[in-house]
Amino acid sequence: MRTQLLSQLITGGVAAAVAAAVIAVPKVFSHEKAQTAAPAAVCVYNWYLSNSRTSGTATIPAFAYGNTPMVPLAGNWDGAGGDTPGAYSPDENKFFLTNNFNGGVGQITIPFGGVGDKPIVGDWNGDGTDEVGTYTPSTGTFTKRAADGTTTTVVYGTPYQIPLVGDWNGDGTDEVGVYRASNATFELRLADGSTRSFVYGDPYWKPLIGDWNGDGRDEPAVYNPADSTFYFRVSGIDPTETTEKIRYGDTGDRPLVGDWDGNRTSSQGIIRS
Ligand SMILES: [Ca+2]
Ligand SMILES: [Ca+2]
Ligand SMILES: [Ca+2]
Ligand SMILES: [Ca+2]
Repeated sequence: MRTQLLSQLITGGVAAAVAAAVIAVPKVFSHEKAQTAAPAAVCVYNWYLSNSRTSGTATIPAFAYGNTPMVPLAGNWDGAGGDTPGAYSPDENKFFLTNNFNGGVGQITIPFGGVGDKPIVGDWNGDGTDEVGTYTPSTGTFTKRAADGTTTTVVYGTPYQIPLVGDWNGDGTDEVGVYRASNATFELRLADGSTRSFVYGDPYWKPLIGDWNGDGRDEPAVYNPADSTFYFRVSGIDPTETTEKIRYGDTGDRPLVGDWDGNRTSSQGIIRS
């Protein structure tokens, strides 16, 4: 049954492609060279983290950790100090976490997640240590993995959004949310199950979550990849908005935020590959 369906799909696809080539685009496409996809090169990630949101300079010596196509992460894995690096391999479905800024090989490996899942990080039980989890885009399911390997799930938002994790009410336990990139909307699920929704930034900027004002509650930031600018919503998630902005990094860098020095206030970093 599965084979039959696949063969029907393939036949249909080829027929459609031939029809398109013959009918719709005879000239333009005839001058194009056939393109062969190059194998993706493995690039090492270089991390440039800063404890200051007022400077364009990294305050932590640069180090290398992880490589493409891993997803860089940050969290407080041991409950001491501040946030430190992690990386999720979507190929192997494994988290590689480390408790220092020395780079190199991860100290903790956690196999978790399935095909297509996105990694998430949060303190699910409020003990001050971050755990890992996954967001399954096709169903909008957040799966939180406790330190003992047990899981709990929350379904929130429409499928295929960008997952968010933060402590919206400051009780020490992280809640979830989603970012709707097409209209720059943050939709946060509060601890009581109600929702807070607002537009912040422009469509398809990168959403980030941290505690910019040190009040114990997390709030959003956005990063504009076009000019490497972070916008921190220091006023929190209330309707009145105050924003600080800083230019940090360069074109092609990946933004990341964390409380690197453990002073309960988050700041920026970029990862360059
Ligand atoms: Ca925890
Ligand atoms: Ca909370
Ligand atoms: Ca805050
Ligand atoms: Ca800090």
